[in-house]
Amino acid sequence: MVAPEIKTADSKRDGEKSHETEASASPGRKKIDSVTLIYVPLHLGGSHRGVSMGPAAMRVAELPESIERLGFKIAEEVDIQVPYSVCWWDKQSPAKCVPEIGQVSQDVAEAVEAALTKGTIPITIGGDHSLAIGSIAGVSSYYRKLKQNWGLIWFDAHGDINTPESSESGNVHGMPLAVSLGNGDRRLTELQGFSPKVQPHRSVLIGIRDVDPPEREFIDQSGITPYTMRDIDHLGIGRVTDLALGACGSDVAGLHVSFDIDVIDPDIAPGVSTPSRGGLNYRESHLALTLLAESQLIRAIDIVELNPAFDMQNKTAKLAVELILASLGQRIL
Ligand SMILES: [Mn+2]
Repeated sequence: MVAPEIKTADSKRDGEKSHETEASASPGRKKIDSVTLIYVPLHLGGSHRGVSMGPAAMRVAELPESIERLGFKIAEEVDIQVPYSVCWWDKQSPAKCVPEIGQVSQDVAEAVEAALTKGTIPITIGGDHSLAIGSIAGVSSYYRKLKQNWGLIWFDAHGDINTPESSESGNVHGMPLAVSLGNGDRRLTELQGFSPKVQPHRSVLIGIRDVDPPEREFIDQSGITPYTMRDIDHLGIGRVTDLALGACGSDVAGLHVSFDIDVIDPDIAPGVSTPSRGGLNYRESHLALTLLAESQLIRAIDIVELNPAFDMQNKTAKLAVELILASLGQRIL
């Protein structure tokens, strides 16, 4: 007989619903039912131009329709303009395309902050991970004005914590976490007129496995909390996600989830610019985001590094859409 099982699931759901009602009654934890989609076809932070097709592939994979089917309203779709020409490597900095990325970051920051101010969840769709310089600046500026704490949860195969001096490639998509922590080219760190953007003791890195030697030291010195693939192998992604939530603190008003698709194993997510073996599997990536969604704290999401030029029949884009739905609270029952 399946009836008792169904009853158990239903009563659990009812219990959670009443919790949601309770949360809605308290200020600042109102259930948010609309999102702003911010498309950023940015490729200037990396070496593979196909990443600029990420937003188009997400639209082809029915991102907006899927979000609406989940019961959310799309408040607005914003297309950020990105110069497509190859930028010059200016001599002021060993980092590439800084003026161009700075302009895009400024536009992204304004769009993200506006989306938050309107009470929607900004979902920033890349594009390479350097766009997080802008999205994090927007989130940071929003909470700064409210004088509230917020947490950052960064999923990635890589550390993304290089500086122009430590980076071998000069690619800014390997630097956005460092920039957000206040280390890097001043034209990027000083965006919105203040630095650093993130509170290191409320910032977590999950899934790293391909870390440059200088980055190990930066991670150690930064005060952020790292969970490597070794930790996930050992503890399981559920426990790691719970620990990540704990590390952000019980006093955060919201979370920014910056999700680099290369955190997932390239066997199931081949459409990324810098694949690295030994990543999260299909269920682990879903569970991590589902648990974060259940915290009801997610206020902003980045989904980055989708590169359709390396994908197979758009399967990585379809997976990315599923993961956004998980972040928005889609559940099995
Ligand atoms: Mn990244």
